[in-house]
Amino acid sequence: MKRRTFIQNASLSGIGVVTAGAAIGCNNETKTLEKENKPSTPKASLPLVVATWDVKNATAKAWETLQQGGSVLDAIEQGCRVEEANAEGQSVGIGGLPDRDGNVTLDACIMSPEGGYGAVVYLQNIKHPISVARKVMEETPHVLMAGEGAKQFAISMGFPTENLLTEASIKAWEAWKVTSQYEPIINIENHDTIGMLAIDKDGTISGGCTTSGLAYKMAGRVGDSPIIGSGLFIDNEVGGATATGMGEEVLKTVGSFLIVELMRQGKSPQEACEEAINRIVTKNKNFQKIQVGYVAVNKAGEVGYYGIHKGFSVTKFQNGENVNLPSDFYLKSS
Ligand code: SD4
Repeated sequence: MKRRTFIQNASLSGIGVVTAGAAIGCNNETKTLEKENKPSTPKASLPLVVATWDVKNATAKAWETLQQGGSVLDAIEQGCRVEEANAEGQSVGIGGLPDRDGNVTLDACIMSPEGGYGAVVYLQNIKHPISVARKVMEETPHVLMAGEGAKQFAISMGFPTENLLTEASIKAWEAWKVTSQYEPIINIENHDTIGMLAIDKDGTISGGCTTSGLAYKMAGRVGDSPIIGSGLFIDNEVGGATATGMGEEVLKTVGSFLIVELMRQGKSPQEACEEAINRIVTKNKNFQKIQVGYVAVNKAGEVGYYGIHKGFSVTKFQNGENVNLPSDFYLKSS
């Protein structure tokens, strides 16, 4: 299934709610002891790259970067750049759908294994926000830069400026303007955000997230993707998580941080993703209209992923195999 259409298939009629079966009670003390007594031996074959959606070219690039001796941070940056440069992807980089005023505004962040974080929000005319985010992390005393200042910083770092609004995106925007109807209902949005997690053969973890955000958003709107703990969180002692979908819901529940903290308490990546989705659906009575998908890895290389609606998928590159995997989901058709 194409990423863009993933929740269009989630018909709201006849949807039955099925429990995710994730809210497991947790004795923190016991879990901490268990964790302390257990060496963190990889349970899965490493290295490993995993990303939101069907982005095999991006995961392949990240994998290849690791094989060539690049760091996990290099792998994340190089992998995310593939999608940013893909003009056909209408939610990332060039070709991203604009806001309601016709401006393509990009958000991205990156996290290093050392706990470093760099991000840009509302960046215009620069195709590779993930690389600018890395420069913010490595070349400035700051972690988050916005708008014109972020653009000027990127230019000072040698990034070229270019028009990111493609013919296809202009057409889509003009078609939207006929009605200009905007409800932040994910079923009518396009969602291709790439959130990527990479773990090298030694278990060192890094992650990144890059997007043009919700199509036809209000000018100035920023989503979860560039915000530490929401669209992405890495703790190299525990694991990492990243999100896609309706950013407002991820922000309100600080989803990626929540997942990493749940894994720290002993939950598997799968259990942690399911609990983070449960958190959204129990706090928002309109959850049937919302899609959010999470993917997580832990230090042992175990992977979990889960969405609210059918249609979310992840791409995993492991053991030399690059595969797109459909995700389980909360709302099951009856
Ligand atoms: C946002 N989470 O800006 C992003 C959108 C997204 O695929 O995931 N698109 O809210």
